[in-house]
Amino acid sequence: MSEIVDQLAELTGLRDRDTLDVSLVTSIRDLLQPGSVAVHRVVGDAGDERWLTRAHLDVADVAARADSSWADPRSLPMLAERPEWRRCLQAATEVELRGSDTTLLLPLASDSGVIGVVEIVTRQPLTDEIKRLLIGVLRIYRNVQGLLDYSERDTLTGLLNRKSFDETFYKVSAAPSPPIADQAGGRRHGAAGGYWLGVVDIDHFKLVNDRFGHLIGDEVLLLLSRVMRSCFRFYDQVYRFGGEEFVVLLRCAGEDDARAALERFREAVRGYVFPQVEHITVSVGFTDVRHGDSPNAAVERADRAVYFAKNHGRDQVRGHAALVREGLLEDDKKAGDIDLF
Ligand code: GH3
Ligand code: MG
Ligand code: MG
Repeated sequence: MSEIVDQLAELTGLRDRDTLDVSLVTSIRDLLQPGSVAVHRVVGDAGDERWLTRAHLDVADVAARADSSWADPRSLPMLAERPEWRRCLQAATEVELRGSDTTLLLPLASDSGVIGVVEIVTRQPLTDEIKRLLIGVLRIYRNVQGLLDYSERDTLTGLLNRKSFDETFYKVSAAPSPPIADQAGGRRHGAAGGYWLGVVDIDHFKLVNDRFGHLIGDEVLLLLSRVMRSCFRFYDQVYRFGGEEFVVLLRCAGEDDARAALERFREAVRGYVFPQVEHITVSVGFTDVRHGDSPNAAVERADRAVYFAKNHGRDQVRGHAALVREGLLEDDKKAGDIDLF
């Protein structure tokens, strides 16, 4: 009993969503000593969803293993390739598979629905009492995730908020870059990979509010956030910084890839038909994230590229480094703390 309380205290003490799944499998392993336990989450675009194993512990493992957070989605198994997992997910119900071992699949829910499955392999089938205990642990997990979402997400769009940006930014600017997957899911040779920061500002958004009112303006922000979410990979982080300024933290092999991803997004916005308003465009500035960078310094570089785009016709993507190379921007000229847009 005291062990259960300890595990729950551990789980509810977490403030970092990245470690939540590892902590969950570790708790279940310590409580039940199963043959293996894993958390598989659904990632990827609607219609092309994949399974990403976020944490997996075998009985002999010291630490949990996981798929690379930077896996190319196309290298991951499709939903249909794991029919039992899919059944558990879609029916939001427990699935038990009996063979020489027993596999129990439990739906992993968040406030926005079922987001994955927990897979527990044991020698003997688990008793109803143990299953009830597990379901209780998963409800606590869901509550913790809900609290994290509440403090880290923007209420209008559901995107991450500014508060969570600084924390993630410091993590990526301090860490050595992990290798990046190429289209076939293997490592891309010769490309160290890195992080890129894109700042997105809607063009003439004041006019949208003036013509259609704030409620319609808010709807545009919500729909734009969906376009943004669907344009980037599951591991790219998308933020709303308040107002009509959005930020994306991209993992890309190089400047050209970052530019191409942001161009794809700009084109997608251009082609999207918003109710009533119909068409909007965005100006985008981007920069590389440098080792030891601060969030403010990087955002300022990207902001200056946005400012340049605004002054040169809007509806375009501009890279800070290219502007500096071309002599159109000075590298360390300080724009100050004023809000440019
Ligand atoms: P520019 O092309 O130069 O960016 O022109 P702009 O009109 O978009 O100018 P700016 O970016 O300075 O405008 C920001 C406007 O966005 C001001 C405000 O009317 C609107 N806005 C900011 N936050 C919100 C919000 O939460 N909801 C709505 N509806 N409008 C917002
Ligand atoms: Mg604007
Ligand atoms: Mg603005």
